This record gives sequence, structure tokens and C-alpha cells, in this order.
Amino acid sequence: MLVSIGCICVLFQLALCLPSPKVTYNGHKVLEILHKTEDDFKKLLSMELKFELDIWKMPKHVNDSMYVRVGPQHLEGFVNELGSLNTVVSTLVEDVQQLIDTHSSPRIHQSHSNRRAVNARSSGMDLNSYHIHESINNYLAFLTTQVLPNDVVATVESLGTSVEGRNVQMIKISSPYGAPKRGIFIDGGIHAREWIAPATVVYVIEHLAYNPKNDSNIYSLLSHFDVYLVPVVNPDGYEYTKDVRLWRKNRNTNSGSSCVGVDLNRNFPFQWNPAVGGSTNPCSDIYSGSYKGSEPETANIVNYLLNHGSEFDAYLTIHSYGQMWLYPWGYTSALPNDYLDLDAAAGDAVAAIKSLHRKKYTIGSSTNTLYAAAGGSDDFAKGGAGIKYAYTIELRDTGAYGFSLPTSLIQPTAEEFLAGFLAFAENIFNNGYGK
Ligand code: 0X9
Ligand code: ZN
Repeated sequence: MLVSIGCICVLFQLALCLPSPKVTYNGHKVLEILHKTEDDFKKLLSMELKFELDIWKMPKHVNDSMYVRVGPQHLEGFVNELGSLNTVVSTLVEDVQQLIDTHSSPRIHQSHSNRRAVNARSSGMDLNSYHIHESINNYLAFLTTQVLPNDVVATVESLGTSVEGRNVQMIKISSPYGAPKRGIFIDGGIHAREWIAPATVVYVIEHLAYNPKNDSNIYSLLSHFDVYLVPVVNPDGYEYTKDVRLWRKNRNTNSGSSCVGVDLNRNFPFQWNPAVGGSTNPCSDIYSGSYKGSEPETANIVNYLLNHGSEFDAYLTIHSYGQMWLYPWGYTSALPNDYLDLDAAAGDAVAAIKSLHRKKYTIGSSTNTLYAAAGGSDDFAKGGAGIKYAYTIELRDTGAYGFSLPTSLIQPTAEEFLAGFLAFAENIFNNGYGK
């Protein structure tokens, strides 16, 4: 009996307690596929589950390129089936694992003790590395204990927990002068593998808190708005990418399926519809969930925005990659009534981005610029929570490194985003928003 209990424990541990084995992508290729007809595109999409395709970039129209990761076990079958369609196929990435190994550094755990080198204009947080979730939360807590320059105040609030019980923390950065002010909400890390998103939010937090370059635009931002930032919306997925680098969804179990996870950016409860750019299949990377707003990580943001949306003028959700500044709607090709306001503010943002490192960001509604996908957080922020200026920002790059953006590119990517954000905030302030 004792032996069998022991066995059960071992089995239990194997199933639930041991760290998941590392997944590698040896022999996985990213193919660039050009299709000639809408019908061929539909057939291509219908192959997603059969060949376990991971779509890295959707085409905007016929003859635009689609990037697809495919494993070695499916390569031949997939390419054969493509042969029956009218497509042009070329190889974009020869070996995905090599790309990951060459360009992506592991995330680091930076404790308080190695943040000792703080001075009046820095917390000592390493802004040139990717950090694990715990380090990011510790960093937020640390900021609340600091006396910050310009009387800036940092406060932290938990928006709730994830499926696996991690705390989803939000930090508010504000200047006490002229309070109360209108808010701007920024989040990152809805998609687990987009590491540059949390890294960029951390960069923005550090710069708003300490203003290390004594930037008058930051000073003016904080005299017009309070800024609320959530660096990691999907902490379970983010942690899981330590072992499965290209994981996108959260880590919820799905009843009746052995496949794990929901795409949080298909799960938001505004015009939720798996048939529009999502999926009803739990094994899909774009699974929309079993009902709208089903996921705790979605509910954390939804509840906060429903309770506080009327205090916010803007919602910015940071993703990667593609270099785009997108506004609603994602569920339809129709445009919001006030889209010209959103377009103009995005225009100022991308102009500021370009002037820093010459990087071009595309502007437009997400359906018309990228693809239709219902249940996104941006659509919810605007349509569900009534926040006027709602955007998805797809950071660098345009595909050379994709999700494996080297650490040397964190700083330029984040600093150009910050420049864009400051120009954006100035635009909306000049249009009568904010304080
Ligand atoms: O597909 C997405 O969720 C976003 N792109 S990503 O490559 N980061 O996955 C774009 C979302 C745009 N917004 C909506 N469709 N609502
Ligand atoms: Zn994303």
C-alpha cells in the first residue's frame, strides 16, 4: 500500500509538480507564403491545426506575405499540400532554434541587492535585459519605497491573480501637483512570447519615475496625466516561455481537451466572436476561450477598466512585432466615428518614433492594417469601457528577429516608444484631454 501511495505521489509529481521539459525548435522553419486568391488563403488557414502551424504574420491582402512557423515533422506534408494551391513559398528562417539561441538571452532575476547602485536618477534596474515576472513585481514594489525626483509618487495595486496564482500588479506614476488628473493606462505582456512588451513597459516606468534624462516632455506629461502601467498581464504564459519560448496564450486548462491556454487577446468581452480571427478549438494558438471574458487575466483588466474607464483618456496595449500603431476596430473593417482624432494622435506618435532612430511604424485600424480579430483588449477599452484613445502598439521588429529581439535592441525600441508616447500624450492634451 505504502509503495503504491509512493507511486501515486511520483506520478502526481511528474504530471503536476516537476518543471515542464524545455521545448526546442530545432529544424523548425519560418516560411514566407504569398497567396494569389482569397480562396487559397482560406485553405491555407484551414491547415493550421493539421500541420501545427504557428502564424507569425498574417497577410493584409492577396499577394501580401504570410509568415508561418512549421516543425520538421510537418514540413514535407505542408509543402506538398501547398503545392495544390497557387502560392509562392520561400524560407524566411532556416532554423528557429538557431535564431533563438543566437539572439535571445535568458531572462534574469535581479534582486534588490544588485539594484544597490541607485542614485537620484536611477533605481539600478537593468533596462538592457529581459526580466522574470518576480523581478518585475519586486521592482514595482521597490519603487513605492523610494523618494523619487520631482516629487513623483509611485503606488502599486494588484488587479487580481492569474490562473496559477501570480499577482498582476499595476503601478501608478503621478505627480502630486494639480491632482486629481485624468489617466492613461498602458499594459504589456498579454501575449507571453512578446518579451519586448514587458521590457518596454518597465523602461517607461523607470523613465517616468526618475526622468533620468531630465526630459521636459516627461515633466509635462505628468503635469497633465497620471499614468497607470501593468507590465505583465499574462504572467503564467510569460514564465512558461522560459521552457516553451514561443508560447502565446495563458495557461488555463480547457475542459474536454488536453490542449492548454486561451489567447487573451481574443477573449475580451466586446464583440467577442471566435469566427472573426479567433478559434473555437482549444488547441489553436488563437483560441478565443469558451465564453467571452472567461479568463481571470482578462477579467483583471476588464474589471479595472469597467470601474475606472471614465477616468481614462487613453489605453495603450503593447505587443510585438510589426512596427504598427493600431486603433480600433479589430472586429470589423468599419471605423470608429472619431477615428480621425485617433489617427492624428497616432500620426504624432509615429513621427516622433521615426525622428529618433528612423524606424517606420504603420498607422491604421487593426482590421484594415493587420487583420480582423475580435475580442482584443483595445476594442474592449474603447467599445466596452468608453476610453476614447485606444491602441495596440506592435513594437520592433518587422521579422528579422521577430519574438527573439536581441537585448541590444531593448533600449532603442523602448526609447522610441517612449518618445512616441510622449508626443501622443501632448497631442491629446492639446485636443482638450487630460488635466
Ligand atoms: O493578433 C493580435 O492579437 C495582435 N497581434 S499580435 O501579433 N501581437 O498577436 C493584434 C491585435 C489588434 N487588435 C485587435 N484585433 N483588436
Ligand atoms: Zn501580441
